[in-house]
Amino acid sequence: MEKKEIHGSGDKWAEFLQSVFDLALENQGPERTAQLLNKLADRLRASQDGLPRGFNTPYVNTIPPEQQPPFPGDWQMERRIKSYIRWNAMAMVVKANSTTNVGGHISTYASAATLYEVGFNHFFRGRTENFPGDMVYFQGHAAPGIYARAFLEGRLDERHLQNFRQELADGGGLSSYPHPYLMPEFWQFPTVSMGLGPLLSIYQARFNRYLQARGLAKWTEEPKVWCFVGDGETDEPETLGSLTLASRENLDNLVWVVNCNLQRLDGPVRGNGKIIQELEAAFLGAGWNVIKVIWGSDWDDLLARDKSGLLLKRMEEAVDGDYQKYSVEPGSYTRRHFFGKHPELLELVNHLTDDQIRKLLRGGHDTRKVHAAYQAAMEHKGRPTVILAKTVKGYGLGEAGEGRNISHQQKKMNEKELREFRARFNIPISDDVIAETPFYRPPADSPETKYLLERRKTLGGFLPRRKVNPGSPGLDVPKPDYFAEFFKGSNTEVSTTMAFVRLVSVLLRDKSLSRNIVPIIPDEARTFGLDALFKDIGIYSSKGQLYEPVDSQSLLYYNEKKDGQILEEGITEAGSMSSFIAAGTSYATHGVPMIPFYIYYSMFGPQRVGDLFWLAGDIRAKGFLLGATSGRTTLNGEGLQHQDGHSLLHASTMPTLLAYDPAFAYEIAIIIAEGLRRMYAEGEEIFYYLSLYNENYAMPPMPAGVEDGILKGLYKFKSGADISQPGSAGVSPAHTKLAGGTPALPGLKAHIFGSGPIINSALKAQEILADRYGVSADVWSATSYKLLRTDALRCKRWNMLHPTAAPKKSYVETLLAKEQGVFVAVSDYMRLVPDQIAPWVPGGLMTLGTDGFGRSDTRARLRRFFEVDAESTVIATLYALAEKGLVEWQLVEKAIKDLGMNPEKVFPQIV
Ligand SMILES: Cc1ncc(C[n+]2csc(CCOP(=O)(O)OP(=O)(O)O)c2C)c(N)n1
Ligand SMILES: [Mg+2]
Repeated sequence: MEKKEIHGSGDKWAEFLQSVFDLALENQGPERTAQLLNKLADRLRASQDGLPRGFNTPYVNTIPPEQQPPFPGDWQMERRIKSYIRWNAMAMVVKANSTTNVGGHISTYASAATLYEVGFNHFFRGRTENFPGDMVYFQGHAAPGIYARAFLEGRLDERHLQNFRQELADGGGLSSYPHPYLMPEFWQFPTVSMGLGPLLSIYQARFNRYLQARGLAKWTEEPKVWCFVGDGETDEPETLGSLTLASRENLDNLVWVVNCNLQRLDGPVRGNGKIIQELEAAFLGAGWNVIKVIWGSDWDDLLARDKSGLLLKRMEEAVDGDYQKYSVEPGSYTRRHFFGKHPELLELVNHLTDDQIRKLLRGGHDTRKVHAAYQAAMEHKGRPTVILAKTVKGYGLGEAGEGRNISHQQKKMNEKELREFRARFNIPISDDVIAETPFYRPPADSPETKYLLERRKTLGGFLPRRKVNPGSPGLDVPKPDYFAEFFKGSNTEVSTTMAFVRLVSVLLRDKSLSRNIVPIIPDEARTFGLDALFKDIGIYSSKGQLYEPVDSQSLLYYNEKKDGQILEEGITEAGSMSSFIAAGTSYATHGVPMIPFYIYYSMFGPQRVGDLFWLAGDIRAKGFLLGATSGRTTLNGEGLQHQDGHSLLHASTMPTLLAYDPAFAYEIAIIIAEGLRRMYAEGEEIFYYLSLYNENYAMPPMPAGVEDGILKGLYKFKSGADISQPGSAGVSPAHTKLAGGTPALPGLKAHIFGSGPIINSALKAQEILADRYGVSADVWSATSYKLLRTDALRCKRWNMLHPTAAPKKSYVETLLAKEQGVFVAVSDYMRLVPDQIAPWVPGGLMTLGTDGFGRSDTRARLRRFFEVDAESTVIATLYALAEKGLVEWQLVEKAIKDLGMNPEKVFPQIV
């Protein structure tokens, strides 16, 4: 083509460039052509500021019609099945809300029905003997549709559907959303806290690879992880935050389906833009394979006939707010506003009636388009795939909520709306009963039921299904005496973190258990002294180590390997928790019990990712969470953002979490041995939290007979000197004089509960009290206020409900019943932690704690500031005695002076 021929004409330029492009493609091949085009694009960008980077493809389906494989199913049959499921999903919500106000959602599933049904009929593989099953994260709000399918499959009956969201009804009901805790044989993955499902799915897919690399997975075929995501859900940072991990790890076992119905709860997701294009750019930039399913088959013909490119132009310029409007308005509106912009476009749809225009399908409602996308995702190698499917929220609800801004909250339908719904989807329900919204299940011998069951059989069985193989958790766990070295104590000063690290290295040498251990660290191995493990067991890396580490000469070099055991997650507590959850549920998802030990900066535990802790309970994860560098004053220097004095309170809110605050190495050994036994030998679906500290001190030997107390939460560690007789135990009854001449009662008794390193404040206070004030104080180690409280509550409640029976006594009440004197608690946590047991302590509990923001300073100053040092403990004990009239108030005042406490110092808690 001559240069002058094309001068001035836009179309000619396009043709010219197209012909050059075709030539290049033909002669140079796609890769070289792409390189050339990129070079040219770079030149263009360099010369013009502000040009877009070009992470978008045109606003049409990624798979053109000519590349669409033939649909292997019976399309009409699947439509009928889907319609029945749609009806039942709607009916269960409407029914539940006709008598109660328990809520529920219709419109999410209504928009996603095709996305799920294509999966169920053609792709999702069930669990078989040698295959764990595909792992499907269903959108939480689509749960009614998943139940409705299980009803058609015969897995649930009418009573279940009737009791949707009424779990406490006689005979039980169905949980509102996917909760394995509530329906442990059905749901596998909780997803309803937006953003967590997508995040977990990435780490699940990566964990599957980890198991495989370590030779622990027994499958013959690799399972796929499917995650269904709402387009509004992509606003959550957790949703998109780990995308690059999936591409970096080449997770082609992961498929996401983003249901782009353009709406969230309040209104449009991106009314002024296009969510599909925005997500495409993000996913392409993150290295994912992106498949857009925007237009249904009806549009193929229109696009093919659109020689001018105006249809595509119009598709690209209309924003999502416009598209939402087209879904609620009649066809005439779309004809006028969408096609009517250009006479050529009006002509393009001349042959269509308004009704036909209104029914032009979006891609996500077109079984064949969705199938083609899923097929392509299954076949894609090397990268994770995301399918961006365009749908209509509340599809099929008509005036009751289709495409309306109120759609998400719609849970009632009047009779007229029900009739319309029935007609649209051909549901065989007669007029006289329609107002009751009866469920509809085709007979067992109907072609629909046979088809549906045959499809599931071919795909390996029903799904979702959670299964724990009987006997599978039965690991050969070590008995407590395996940890004998920790019971002996040590004069060398060590921290509880160091003791824990030592314990893990002992376990890693245990023949029967070591393979199942999964150490997880978010970039803090050096902080906790776990870097010693790098060399021994290696850091998991799917690529091995492609470089020579700078520290290769050292003993503890940074050792990445393909079958490495440590999950070094980098700086992501959310990602690390996701790995904890994947590993901690492996006993159920894979039938391979794994023991995660996730150690992290305690402050960035439940405070940062509490929702994932909560989810770990729901999903029945097992394992050990280690909140290291804990304690508001023990982690000195770091200050306000790092010093944790409240995680144990968070931990108290988690129903299946056993939370401990151990002081000594032997306590850690006893707790972990018991945790291994309960979770991995007995199969209990619980998990453990231990706070660990970085203060070094000599670890005492374990006193005899304290194991039970350690596990229950409290035991006497060191009795006070016997000073009931004046002069005994070398202690003079100084208090009598000090108290201003009023003789105090002989045998002044106190009890101090200490936890973590702050037990040392209690021990030092014990000495001061005896030496200077004639008070004999017993020091107790309080390992778990949470467990003590739960046990006490259980007993009290039983007593209340059995008022004439012999009352039960809780552990803490039994333990303390025989003790005299006053009770004081001191810990590196806020007062509410020990306060949990105050109602059951005879005479009440005086608590000291670290309420308020932390400060950067030395431990000694911090402990004085928060009033948890030995001197503060002495003063509190004397005060408690004075309150009971056992010593004079003047004695307390004198102690304040003696011990250098400034009574006017600030109150660390702000409000
Ligand atoms: C963390 C969190 N925040 C808020 C909600 C409440 N919520 C439930 S569904 C929803 C809207 C969901 O919109 P989208 O993700 O687009 O899903 P759709 O129903 O449209 O498919 C919101 C805000 C939640 N479940 N989780
Ligand atoms: Mg949405």
